[in-house]
Amino acid sequence: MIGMAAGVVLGVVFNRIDSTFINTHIVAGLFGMVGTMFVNALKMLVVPLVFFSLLTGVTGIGDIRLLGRVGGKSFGLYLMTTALAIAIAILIALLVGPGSGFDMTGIDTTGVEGREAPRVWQVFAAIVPANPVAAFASGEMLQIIFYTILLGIAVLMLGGRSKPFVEGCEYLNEVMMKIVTIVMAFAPVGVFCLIAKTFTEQGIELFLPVLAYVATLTGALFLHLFVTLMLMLKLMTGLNPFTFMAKIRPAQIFAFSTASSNATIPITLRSVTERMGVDNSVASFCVPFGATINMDGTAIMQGVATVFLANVYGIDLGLTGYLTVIAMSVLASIGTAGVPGVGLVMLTMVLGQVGLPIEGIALILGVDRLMDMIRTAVNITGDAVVTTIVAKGEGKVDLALFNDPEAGLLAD
Ligand code: DAS
Repeated sequence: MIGMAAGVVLGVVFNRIDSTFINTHIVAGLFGMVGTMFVNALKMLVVPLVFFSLLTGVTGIGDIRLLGRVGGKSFGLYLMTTALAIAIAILIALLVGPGSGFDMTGIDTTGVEGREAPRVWQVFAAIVPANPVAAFASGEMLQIIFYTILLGIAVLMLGGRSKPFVEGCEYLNEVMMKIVTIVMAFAPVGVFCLIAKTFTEQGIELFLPVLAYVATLTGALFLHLFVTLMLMLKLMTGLNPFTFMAKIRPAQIFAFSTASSNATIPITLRSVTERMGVDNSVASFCVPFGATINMDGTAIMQGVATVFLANVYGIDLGLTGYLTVIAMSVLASIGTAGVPGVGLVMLTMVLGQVGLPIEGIALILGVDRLMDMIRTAVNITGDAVVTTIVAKGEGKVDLALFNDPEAGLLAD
């Protein structure tokens, strides 16, 4: 946020004092150079992060029979909630229209012109990689996700012999998250330069549409958190949503503070077991699995951001484009590890897939940390809701504990 504020102020100042003493094109060029390095560092993370995070998630399931039962149910519910989340988010964004009416033609986007949005059947036909190495080298994310899940299932089929491999994946996944932490440490500098470049070129008029983005995204996140997820819980388990929200609150607060689903796993686990009475045999699988593959809040951000940037750049994505965004965001959320800022890393992939200029994330980068905190709280709530639904379906919820609103709260 500091980087953004400084970037806005300095950018507007440079935009106003354009004179022979300070050539704003040179200043904007310098800002753009550093900002592009930061965007490239984000893009650099995507392939290895998705590979190791997803492989760890799938191999972490352990026993193939468990995969078939609890894993199949939770996987289906996680995808359904994410697809529902982003579809509603896109509808809300299309109704509100954030970013409409702003003319970005003045921004230098040479070399980042969006590609023609692919046809939906092309997207799905291309999911199976003819050459996995080429898929990894060219960052074809749908193919990478498909191949990684297949690899994980094959590893599980080898049973106990896979233990060293699975431990190695878990270790390399931790290494990748450390690299994400290193890159995100430069976020203030990257944000400052990206914002300063944008505002040096465009001036203060640019700021208004970003407020519309923040308002639309926050509204969509709260709708999913308090309406969609709670309706699902009530309709699929009959459990009291108000009791659920009271008992998941500590995990939501921790997720908001850390902006990391992974860091919140221990708190989410304790909330669903000790406070809600979910049996550990289900929770110990569904919660970490959800933190790896379930990102409703992140998918909502990607949906709203895509509509916002399509409006700002005046690009009409059409139904095909938005269906591709939904598919990409659901698949991207599978591969998004639960650490701060990775949703933005995945957004670069979604934007690239539908032909939107990736540099457009400069407009939302400055407010992303705050948005990340809110969407992470939504992410872990979705994990806890699906965990409770699967456990209820397996008859593994202690209803006496769940329905006693006081019992779990005293455990704080
Ligand atoms: N902060 C991530 C999480 O931990 C998600 C995101 O970056 O969107 O869930």
